[in-house]
Amino acid sequence: MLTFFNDSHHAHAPVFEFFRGERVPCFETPARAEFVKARLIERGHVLCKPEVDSRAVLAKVHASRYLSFLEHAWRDWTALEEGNGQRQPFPSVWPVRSLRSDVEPINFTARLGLYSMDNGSPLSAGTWQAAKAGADAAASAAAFLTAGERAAFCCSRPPGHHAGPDFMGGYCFLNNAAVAAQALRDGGATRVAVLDVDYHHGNGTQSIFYHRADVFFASLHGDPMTEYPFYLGHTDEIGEGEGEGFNLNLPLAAGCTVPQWFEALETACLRINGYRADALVVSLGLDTFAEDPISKFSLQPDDFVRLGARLGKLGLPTVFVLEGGYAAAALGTNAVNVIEGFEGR
Ligand code: OKP
Ligand code: ZN
Repeated sequence: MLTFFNDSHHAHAPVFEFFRGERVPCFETPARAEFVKARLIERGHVLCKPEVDSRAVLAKVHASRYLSFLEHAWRDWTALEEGNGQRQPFPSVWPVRSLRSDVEPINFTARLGLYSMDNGSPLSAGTWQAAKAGADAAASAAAFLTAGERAAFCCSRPPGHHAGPDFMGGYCFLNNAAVAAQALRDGGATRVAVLDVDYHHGNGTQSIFYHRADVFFASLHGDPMTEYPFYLGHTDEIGEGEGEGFNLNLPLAAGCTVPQWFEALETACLRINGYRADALVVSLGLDTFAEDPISKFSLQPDDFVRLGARLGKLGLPTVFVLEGGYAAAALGTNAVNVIEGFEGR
C-alpha cells in the first residue's frame, strides 16, 4: 500500500506527561513511528514523503486563532523566560462552564488552557512542525485517492483524533483524519465516512463534523463513563442540525471480548454501507491490542488482519491515519497486519 512517512515527526518529542498524579515518560514516542516504518519497509510497502500543503484544508477544520496559537506556541513559551527551552509547558486553568472562552488572554499559560482539553498533551520545540507534516500526509493521501489510488496509509505522529476545532488534547494537536476527510470532500467526494477504531473515542473528529451530513463519523471505543476522554462518546450523540443521523458511537465496556468488539465493528460497517460513502477515512488506533499499556481491550495481532479484511470488504477508496497504540514494539506488526488484511495479501 502507498504509505506516507515524514522524518519531522522526531521534532515532536516531549519528555514526560502526568499519569495517575505521577510524572512519567511519554507514552506517545518517536519510537512508535519508527517501529511502524521498519515493518512497512520489511514488508515491501512503498514509503513516500507528503508533498501537499494542508494549510487551506486545516483552515476548514480548525479555528484560525487556534492554528495561530499552535504555530507560535513554542516561540512564545521560550520567549517568556530563560530556560523554558528545557521545560514543557502545561495548562493549569481551563475555561469550564461559566468562564469565557471567547476572549483570548495575553498570558501564555492561560492561552494554553483555552486551547487544551487536558494536561495530557505536552508541547515540545517541533510540535507544530511534526503535527503539520502529519496533516500534510493526510492531505497528500487524499490527493492520491482523488487521483484514483485505492488506498493509502499515513504513518504519522503525533496522533490527531482528540484535537477538536479549537483545542488540543490526548497527545493530539491537528486532526489528521478530519484533514483527510475534508480534503476528500474538496477533491469531489460527495459523502465521506470516518471510522475511528482507536480505543479512545475520537471526540475531536466527532466535534468537527457534528453538524455536517457530508461526513459520517462512527467510533468504537471504551465506554466514556470509565475511559478517556470521558466527556464525549455516548450512544445518544447522533449529530445535530444537518448532521443529525450522521454520527454513530459504539461504546464498549473496558475489558470487553474480541467477539463483542467485532460485533460493534460489523454494526459500524453496515451503517457505512447504508450511508453510501464515496470514500473512507480510518482513524487507525492500535491501542485495542491486548498488551497496550493504557487501554483495556484484548485484540491479538491476527485480529488486526481480520479488521483490515473487513474494511477492505467495504470496497471504498480508503485513507488510513495512524492514531494511538502504545505497545510500541508491536505497533509495526499490528499496523501492517491491518494494511495487509485490507489488501487481502
Ligand atoms: C490518545 B489516543 C493523562 C494520561 C492519559 C489520555 C490518553 C490519550 C490517548 N495524562 N492520556 O487516543 O490513543
Ligand atoms: Zn487511543
